[in-house]
Amino acid sequence: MNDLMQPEDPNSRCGFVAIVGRPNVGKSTLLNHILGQKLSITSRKPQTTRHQVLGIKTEGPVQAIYVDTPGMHEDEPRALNRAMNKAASSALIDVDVVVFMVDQLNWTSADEMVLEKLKRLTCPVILAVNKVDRLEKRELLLPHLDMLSKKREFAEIIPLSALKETNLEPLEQAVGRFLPQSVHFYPDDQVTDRSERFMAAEMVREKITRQLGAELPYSVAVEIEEFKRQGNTLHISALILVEREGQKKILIGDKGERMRRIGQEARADMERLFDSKVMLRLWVKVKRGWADSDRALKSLGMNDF
Ligand SMILES: Nc1nc2c(ncn2[C@@H]2O[C@H](COP(=O)(O)OP(=O)(O)OP(=O)(O)O)[C@@H](O)[C@H]2O)c(=O)[nH]1
Ligand SMILES: [Mg+2]
Repeated sequence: MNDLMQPEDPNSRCGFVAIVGRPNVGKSTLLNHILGQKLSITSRKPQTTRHQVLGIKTEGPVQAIYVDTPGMHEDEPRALNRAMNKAASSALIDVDVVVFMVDQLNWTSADEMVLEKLKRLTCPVILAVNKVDRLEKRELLLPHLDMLSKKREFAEIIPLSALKETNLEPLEQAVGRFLPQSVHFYPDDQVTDRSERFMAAEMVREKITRQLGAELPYSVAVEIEEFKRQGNTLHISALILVEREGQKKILIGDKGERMRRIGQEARADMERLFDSKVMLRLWVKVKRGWADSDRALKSLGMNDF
């Protein structure tokens, strides 16, 4: 171990924990409930998380730095999906613990693919079997866990419910046990590495994803054009980019009704997060084919992994 990382307090621990799994299993929900606040956006729609978000939790001598990742899925050609897969895989480099999340009894080929990606890892892998609150036949759980335990050497297997906060404590304790002895990398009260601008854009994107569900494909991006404090009010302008004129219409809704609702909900979240009054302005613009173009992704900051 590097001497600089050697803490004065021998109980001091710190390290990176990647939460991985196929889309929609509940990775971001887990992170938010571990941290006790909304950091990572969630929805019923798969592939909600696009960016890597760090969530930092310090409890006494232990600092766990969680990395929420976009759901890994079978390779697809579109640039956005490629970038998302890359982000998820790069989260695995240099982590101390991996939490591999699956959806209760629903083991699929996408889980198999994630397992394959974990093969080369030497760090402990904790299997988190999520959404057990949804189990209809409890007696099927044990045999299923037994089947999962044969898939690879897991450090622990923990059935839990991220949403109902069942069994999160044992998970956090297991994570803590596997973190290396080290000084803390972040101040003990810091919760994320992301900027307020980034968080604001994500709040807007979450409301759009939730409002539109399947109506709008994965072709919305949000850019923050203004983020300015005046007195005790934050002035935020966000530009929403869509691929087609029709999508713009759907997003705006009848007489602007939908856009108004998106704005109201996003503003309420921002006021809670930033603990400040927020004036939010939203604009929608059509930018053709951005999800297919690597250059457009770069201009949206999607190249930083
Ligand atoms: N019943 C139940 N639902 C859950 C639980 N955890 C997550 N969900 C729901 O599952 C859906 C997906 O959750 P997310 O946290 O967005 O999933 P994700 O793995 O981050 O998805 P991607 O970012 O798309 O990879 C949401 O509707 C959550 O409310 C749970 O423990 N129980
Ligand atoms: Mg997510």
